[in-house]
Amino acid sequence: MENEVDLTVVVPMKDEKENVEELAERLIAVLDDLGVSYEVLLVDDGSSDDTFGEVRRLHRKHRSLGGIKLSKNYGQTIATRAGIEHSRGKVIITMDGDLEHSPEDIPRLLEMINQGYDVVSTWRHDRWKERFGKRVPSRISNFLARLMTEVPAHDFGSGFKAYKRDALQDIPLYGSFHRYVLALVLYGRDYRFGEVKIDYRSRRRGRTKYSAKRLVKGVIDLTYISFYVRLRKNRPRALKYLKKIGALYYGKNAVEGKKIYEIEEFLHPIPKRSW
Ligand SMILES: Nc1nc2c(ncn2[C@@H]2O[C@H](COP(=O)(O)OP(=O)(O)O)[C@@H](O)[C@H]2O)c(=O)[nH]1
Ligand SMILES: [Mg+2]
Repeated sequence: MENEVDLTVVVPMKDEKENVEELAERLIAVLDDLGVSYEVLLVDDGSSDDTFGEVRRLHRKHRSLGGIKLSKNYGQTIATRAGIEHSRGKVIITMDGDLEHSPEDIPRLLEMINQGYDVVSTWRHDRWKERFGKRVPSRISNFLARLMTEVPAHDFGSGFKAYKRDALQDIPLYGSFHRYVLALVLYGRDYRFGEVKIDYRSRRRGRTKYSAKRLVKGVIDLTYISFYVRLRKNRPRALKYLKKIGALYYGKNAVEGKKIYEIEEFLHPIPKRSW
């Protein structure tokens, strides 16, 4: 790949105007210290506030930070996918844009990647601090995900993860699959998986856009994914039939080769070597 860089950090954002600046400055400070070449891609997922105005301003200041403005709100999974599809990093880190994930934890994720892990997930081990309406659905979701996919992760839903590029090849991303990406990446495949414990920081600014309703959709997604990964492993030729069913429920997003999002503006990051 042309212009390959060591690391891309992808951040999906919806209405995070108040968080963009702090996130960007802290990210750049951490990444500048790493001794790698990197780029940051902030993906504005049809915000109704001026998130992208902030991104533009920060892009002028830090050229290694770029932005993708999607033409409307496509949801976190598709926003993440847009970032991944336009990334050039050998390693890709995804994280939320609301400062619930600390950029300062990035070196610990990369350390494990350097030790030979292909996928490193974070595990919010102190979630009791979270409000009930978020904690309980997430517990149920993790329990079901472990049961249905046999992937021994503690925290499927944490959007803060590092991947070697190869591990993300051919992973379907639509619905709310960003929550179960570990199952899609790991089930029946030989990637080495590790976890890093992180401290949970609840959002200080802006508000969550999800509610407990996500659980219902999540269970449908999880059921689909558990069939998907099993067929992929045991009966790859039958997978196309499941994908047909998927297309009925998920629409064109589930059809390979379809264009599923439109980019309104792309501020290309210029990779920076931090040594
Ligand atoms: N909820 C939501 N978040 C989105 C969307 N698109 C991008 N995001 C980003 O995804 C991340 C997680 O969202 P958040 O509302 O904090 O979810 P929570 O932390 O799981 O409650 C944030 O960085 C959002 O800005 C979307 O359509 N809905
Ligand atoms: Mg959040």
